[in-house]
Amino acid sequence: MKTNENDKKIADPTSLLPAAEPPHQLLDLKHKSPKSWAAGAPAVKHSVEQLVKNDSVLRGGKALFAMNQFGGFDCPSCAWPDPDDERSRLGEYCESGAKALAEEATSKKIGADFFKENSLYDLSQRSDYEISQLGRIAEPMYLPQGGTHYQPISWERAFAKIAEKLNGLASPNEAIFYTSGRTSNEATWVYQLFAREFGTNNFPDCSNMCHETSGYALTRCIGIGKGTVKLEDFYDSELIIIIGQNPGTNSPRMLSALARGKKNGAKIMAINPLPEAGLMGFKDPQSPSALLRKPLELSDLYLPVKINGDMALLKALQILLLEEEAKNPGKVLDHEFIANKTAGFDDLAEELKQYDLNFLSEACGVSIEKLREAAQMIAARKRILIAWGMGITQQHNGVEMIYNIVNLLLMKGSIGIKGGGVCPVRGHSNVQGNRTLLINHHPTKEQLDKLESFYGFNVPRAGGYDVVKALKAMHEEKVKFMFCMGGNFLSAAPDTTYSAEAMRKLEMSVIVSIKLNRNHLVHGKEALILPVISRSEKDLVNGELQHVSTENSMGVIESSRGVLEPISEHLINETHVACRMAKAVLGERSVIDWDRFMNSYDAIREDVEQCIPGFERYNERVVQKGGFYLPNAARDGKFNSEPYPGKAAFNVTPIPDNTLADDEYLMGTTRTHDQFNTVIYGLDDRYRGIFNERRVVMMNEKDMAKAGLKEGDKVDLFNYDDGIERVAPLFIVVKYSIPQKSTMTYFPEANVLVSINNVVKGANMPASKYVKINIRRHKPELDKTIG
Ligand SMILES: Nc1nc2c(c(=O)[nH]1)N[C@H]1C(S)=C(S)[C@@H](COP(=O)(O)OP(=O)(O)OC[C@H]3O[C@@H](n4cnc5c(=O)[nH]c(N)nc54)[C@H](O)[C@@H]3O)O[C@H]1N2
Ligand SMILES: Nc1nc2c(c(=O)[nH]1)N[C@H]1C(S)=C(S)[C@@H](COP(=O)(O)OP(=O)(O)OC[C@H]3O[C@@H](n4cnc5c(=O)[nH]c(N)nc54)[C@H](O)[C@@H]3O)O[C@H]1N2
Ligand SMILES: [Mo]
Repeated sequence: MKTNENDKKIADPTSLLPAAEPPHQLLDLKHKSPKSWAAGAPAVKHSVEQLVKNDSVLRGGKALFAMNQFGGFDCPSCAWPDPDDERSRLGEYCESGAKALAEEATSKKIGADFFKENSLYDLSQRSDYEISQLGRIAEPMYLPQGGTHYQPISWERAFAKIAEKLNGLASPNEAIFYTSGRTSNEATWVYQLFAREFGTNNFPDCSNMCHETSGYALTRCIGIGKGTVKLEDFYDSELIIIIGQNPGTNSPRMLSALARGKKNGAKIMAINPLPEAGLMGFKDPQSPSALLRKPLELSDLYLPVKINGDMALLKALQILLLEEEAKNPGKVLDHEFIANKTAGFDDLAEELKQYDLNFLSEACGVSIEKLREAAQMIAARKRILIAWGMGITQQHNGVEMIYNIVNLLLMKGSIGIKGGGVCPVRGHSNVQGNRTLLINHHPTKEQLDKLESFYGFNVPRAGGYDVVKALKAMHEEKVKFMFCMGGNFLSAAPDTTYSAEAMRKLEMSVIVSIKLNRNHLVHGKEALILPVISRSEKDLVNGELQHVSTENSMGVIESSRGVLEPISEHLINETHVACRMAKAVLGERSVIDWDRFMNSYDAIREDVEQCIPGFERYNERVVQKGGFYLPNAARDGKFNSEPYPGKAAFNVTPIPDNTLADDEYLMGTTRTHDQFNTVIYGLDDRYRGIFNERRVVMMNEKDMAKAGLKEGDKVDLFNYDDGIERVAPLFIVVKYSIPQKSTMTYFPEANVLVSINNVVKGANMPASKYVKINIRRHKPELDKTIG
């Protein structure tokens, strides 16, 4: 083990070198024309390539066949549901699922020897892509204060260190417990139970950066914070509108549902600044004749909205619907539904009178003709389903945008009917289950009362920190300890430099992981890495194979059972991590029998059944084919809203002023086809035709000409939010089909530009797709040289 000056700098928590970002690489960017369809036969080829690349042909190949199959395990990638009737015998997976699996099923691993040879400084010099490729973490690791290298530690000692820190805090609220959305229902339950018995509601989670906006808005306007549709509704729909979501990359199995809906006669409308391949066309990767068949055209109408232009667009559609109704009274709006099930319509109709269509068309960047075409498509149909993703939820006015999505559907009486409703497309495979099982910094009084009466300890009542509040509290040193159940909090969070400083102020950071990520390199004064078995691996407890369960995007709870041997004998499962931590920290203080949970997960499910509505006969129903649905009142046509109890609410919202200076642009941060959030699988974005580079900024041709830029130019992106200069240096300009004044970059490279104060109103999420930026030629002195 050698150390040098740089190691010491990294180890010094007051150092200004947070190692929060990899060195900026300049690769040989290739830009080809983007694809007009997604998930064709090549996707299967790419899936297999991933297994080969990750050294996981045997392990991965075996697992692929069991993924999303009855008796198998839930795909660790996204939260899209599995079809009940048509699961392919080849395995129900897509390219993204195969990549996610190849990532965790790799036979490469790193342990004590690796960490002895590689100091934190050495590791910080590698790109996120390289770090992602190192392999699975094989044993628990500990970093002492001032340490330059992680060292092996036993599980016993690791839990003792956690206990010592937590029990030394002045208040339980000096600790926070983060969750990334892969954690199973069973692990979730014991994890939140432990933290609440310890005494805090500090549960920031990935949802606070993802669909918090959807939950917040939907709870307030229809009475439930989840989507109202089932998978079958896609097959029965007459019109499917996809707004701010990229299914071809992020939920490829959704394409099969779209294709099936389309074959049954549905029209598809896409609203997105980018003409994403997966919105335009589809070839079924699992159909043997796919190579021969022409791709199925998906979108009947594509509206290239400006970034954040959706509010103006949605308003225009509502106005045009009222116009259509005036032309054909009684034929367009569902007056009976509006009268019986909703409130607030008259105020909305009144408000809409003030807008001029020309202004709205200008504000959203879509021509009046196209807006009329869209309105007519909606006017003539009843079974309308609207799906959305991060393009909406990560806008500063995302809550209000969702209110307007709901306005449209309520006008048509399209929520709570077959083939119609709202569909926020969730991200992580169990993010919805985490929230159902109380990973929630603001649980309801009823939920807490139930916990308290069932378990008999004093449940903390004060609301806790979400992600943004947690970061601020860490900065102010009000938080001293952070535990992360999965994820990469540092790189997922906004304002990378600020977040790195916040991390380094912690007394201790503990991250439960399967692979190394940047958050292990930017840590508290002491740090622990606790490696666990993955979703695809066998979870053996006392010689008996356990199964866990997850909730998908449509509220179905299904069981999941791993099939592979764990990659290392030192790994334990997340449920045991939470229980053993509880035992070490609470000891005799605890009123809960943690061994009962550790011995059988059935015991956990028995408790959940008693505490959370909708889980009756949990153990019995979860192992049935297809699992079971949680109740959903709005799906059954029963609404509730904050302003009008017992009814769904129409909402009146303002249109933001997005006037930009000449050299100013709006920037969105999106995913490439080769990443799962902060885990970088490769350097290509195949569908968009961008290869071998991630530090790119997609720009409109006219904007480039105006700014005197050409494709391939090196630029720095910067802004001055709250008076601080934030710079993302060395990006490459790529000419792209995107509306003028809108630009797109990739996450997490561009997170440095998202101010901690740039948040979604109400939901308090980072507004990572609404970032004002300026662009200038690259200054070479900004090239990153650590040390
Ligand atoms: N392979 C893969 N699958 C994934 C993930 C992954 O990283 N990789 N991540 C998972 C997670 S956690 C999540 S939350 C989901 C995310 O899945 P998505 O919601 O699809 O997320 P993004 O790729 O960030 O962006 C979605 C779309 O928003 C568009 N957009 C940007 N700004 C605007 C705007 O102002 N208006 C409109 N209308 N559209 C806009 C972008 O062009 C992009 O097509 O995917 C999940 N599945
Ligand atoms: N600018 C910008 N920022 C964003 C977004 C954006 O669109 N733009 N998207 C946001 C969204 S939608 C989300 S959901 C967040 C994601 O935030 P996170 O969920 O925190 O991040 P991930 O990158 O998904 O986490 C990856 C890590 O999870 C660990 N992991 C993987 N599987 C397991 C497992 O089974 N168990 C355990 N314990 N660990 C595991 C691995 O070690 C891996 O390194 O990022 C958000 N940040
Ligand atoms: Mo997400």
